[in-house]
Amino acid sequence: MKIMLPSQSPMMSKDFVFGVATASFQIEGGADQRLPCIWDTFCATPGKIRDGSDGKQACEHYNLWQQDVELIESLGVDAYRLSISWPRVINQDGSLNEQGVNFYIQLLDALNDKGIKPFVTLYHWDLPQHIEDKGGWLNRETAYLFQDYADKISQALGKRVHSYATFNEPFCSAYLGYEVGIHAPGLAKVQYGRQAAHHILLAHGLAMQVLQKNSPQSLNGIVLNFTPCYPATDSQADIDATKLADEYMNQWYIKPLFDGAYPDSFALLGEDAPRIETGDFDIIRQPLDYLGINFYTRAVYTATAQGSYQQIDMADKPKTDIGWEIYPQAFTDLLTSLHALYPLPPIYITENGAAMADKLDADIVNDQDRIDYYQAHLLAVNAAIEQGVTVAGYFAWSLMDNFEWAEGYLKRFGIVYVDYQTQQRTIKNSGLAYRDLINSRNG
Ligand code: IFM
Repeated sequence: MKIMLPSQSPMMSKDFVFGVATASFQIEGGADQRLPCIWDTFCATPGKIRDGSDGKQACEHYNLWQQDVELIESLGVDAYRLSISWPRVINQDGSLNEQGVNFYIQLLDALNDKGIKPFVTLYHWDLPQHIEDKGGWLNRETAYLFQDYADKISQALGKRVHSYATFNEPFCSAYLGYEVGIHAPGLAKVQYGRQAAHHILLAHGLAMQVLQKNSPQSLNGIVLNFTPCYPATDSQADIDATKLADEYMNQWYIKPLFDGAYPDSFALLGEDAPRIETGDFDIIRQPLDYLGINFYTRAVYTATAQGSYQQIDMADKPKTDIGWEIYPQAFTDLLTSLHALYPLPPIYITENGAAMADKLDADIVNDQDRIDYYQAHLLAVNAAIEQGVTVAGYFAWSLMDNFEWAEGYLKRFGIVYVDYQTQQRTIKNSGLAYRDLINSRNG
């Protein structure tokens, strides 16, 4: 029932930031009070979302935000990570939408009043549909529109934000959205995926420039997700194939930030290579105040006869309800390997958590499986810290159950249970255990 860390761990100091995280499209609802985004369109396309649902209501956070702030406070966290809906705050002509901006100003003020640090992500996948209609992330111009949005919103929010992330998980937007098409906007072509990734990284660099100017007092950075890659056997073929997979899925999005270049396997892309302009890497490689890392699982690869890689299913291994293997050692391995490869700024674990098959029974969700997941993964972060990695904070994904993208509402990641009929929130046992861990910290 408890989550515990060694009492001498730096994570048990009050300087370490514990938080909970959400994203605009996944919780807000209030879709009639903003412009349409690519996920509205994707949800309206038959067959794209497993339960045929959408984000029109979601957790109705747009209306229930005050009680949600109280819920966050009751968990005892130091910080709340949220994202801003671009189509809520910027009108089609590029001007600020006052009503949308006021929603976030009120939310941020309420958090700051309670001493909860707002960590704000500018892009958690809800691209305005009118921008997608002009090519979305395949159009270089979108990077400049994003810079303009970052400029306007950071000026409007003033000093209310503790930390900005330009993007959440460029891999997901580019690869899942434009390369394999299982996320919005649902396009599927290798060249598209690589081009979208390049324009997103460019947009990140352009936005960092305005954030450092408009909001020098906040911690400004980016959030990347990683799925560490392991070879199925110790054969050289599997090891080589796994390196290729790691470059393609993971290093692709971090190497340009620190080294100003794509991994060596860029050379294999041929005609699928993205168009890159002179000076792009200088824009992308901006100094970062922090790096956000999201971790859930690992992937195991074997070599194919064609010299490529193929992910294998770890059939006999423990998995979460979304089918992701539970392998906490990969979290430690990830953090220590990134530390060895790149000159990292302080790291925040901006997402970690598990979908489990929760049952609400007499106002209790006894999610011992999720408690075990958090316990093992927090210890994995602690192990990385012991090996010299600087980790300044950890956010549980998610504050509450919400719209899990292509899975709709079928998968529950929250430490708070949401009854979507009544919008009743119930803190799960994992939420209580997380609260107790946070409250048990030293001094
Ligand atoms: O729900 C998502 C979140 O939006 C981004 N990171 C992974 C989570 C779980 O799939």
